[in-house]
Amino acid sequence: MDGATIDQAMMRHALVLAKRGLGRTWPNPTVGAVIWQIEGVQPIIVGRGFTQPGGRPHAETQAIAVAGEAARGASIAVTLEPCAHHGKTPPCAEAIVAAGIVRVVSALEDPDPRVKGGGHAILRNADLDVSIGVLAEEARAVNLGFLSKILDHRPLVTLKLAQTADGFAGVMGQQLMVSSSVSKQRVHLARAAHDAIMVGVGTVLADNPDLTCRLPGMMPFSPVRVVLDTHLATPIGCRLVETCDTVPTWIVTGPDTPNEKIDAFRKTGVIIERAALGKDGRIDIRDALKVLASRGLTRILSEGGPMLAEALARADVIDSAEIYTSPERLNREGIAALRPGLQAALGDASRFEVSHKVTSGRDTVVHYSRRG
Ligand code: AOF
Ligand code: ZN
Repeated sequence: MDGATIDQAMMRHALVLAKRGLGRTWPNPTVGAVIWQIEGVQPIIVGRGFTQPGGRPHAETQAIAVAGEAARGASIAVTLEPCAHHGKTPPCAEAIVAAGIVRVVSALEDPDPRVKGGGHAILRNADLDVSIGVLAEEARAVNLGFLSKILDHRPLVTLKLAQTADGFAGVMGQQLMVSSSVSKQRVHLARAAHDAIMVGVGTVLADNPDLTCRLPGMMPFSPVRVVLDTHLATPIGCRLVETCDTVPTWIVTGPDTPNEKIDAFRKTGVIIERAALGKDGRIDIRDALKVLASRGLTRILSEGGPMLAEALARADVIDSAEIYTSPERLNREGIAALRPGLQAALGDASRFEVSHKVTSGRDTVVHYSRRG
């Protein structure tokens, strides 16, 4: 293996490590780090790490702690520029220098104003050999939520929607099981990889859902539950409120909701935020996402129904979409899953591409990702 091939292989490994933290490190990014020595022509990995739940410790200090003395004279691959600021611990860039590492392979500059090239500068000023941009595209995809939070002031949005073979999400006033149990498990796994699940109040009123990750042993991976609720119509006795001490529940409400009503919810432990209203008198999606980003969220899974999906499409904030289609037809009038704005967005090849299709039990899942 030549040097460039080794660098890429180590970065690929670091990216796999980084992905373990998805949904668990907000408000921080999830970063992976791999430290290796060369023996003859072979790379020998001496340390690995990834950002820990809650965002600290950072990946590099984890990997350095594993490597110990073996870090001296070694190389490190990091999926994001090592930090340059003094937080609860000294900057990772300084920790890398202090550990005696001599080469740094970095995927991307960190756009956080406290870092923004400062980490790479610390390394170069200490005479380390620094290569930037290795597997940058892949690293951008893993870091998309964090990049979006810093650069666009909104979290990444993944849309999940399920429909029957003839395109219906359900029937008004009736609960309809559209997806197979395998698909439900898939969705629960997706929940764990996001910081929050978002629904509209209509879903709360219709289904009284739990919105937790109920895969064996994965309940602690349940993300924050966010409800968009213009007039605070969420019943105070619903499951999301009842269980908010174990899994956080946040409600984004409009400017006209009376303070007394808000206080009653706050007393139960629910976090309430306000957002502006759009022209249609409902919560403005972009403003709600801005509020959620300012609270630290980087990755949101929208599991609301067709109305919320349509609002997200019209606000042009969908980064990827997972459309589950069951083999059964409804064969009567129901609620259309893909409303006109969403249909137009997903069908527009200049805006979205089908990244892959998978079979999920009896269902088919089409994954769309935003271009550019
Ligand atoms: C790294 N390695 O694993 C992560 C980094 O609040 P703090 O002090 O933990 O700093 C958060 C910032 O650190 C975050 O905005 C991002 O710029 C960087 N995250 N940096 O070197 C890591 N998670
Ligand atoms: Zn750091």
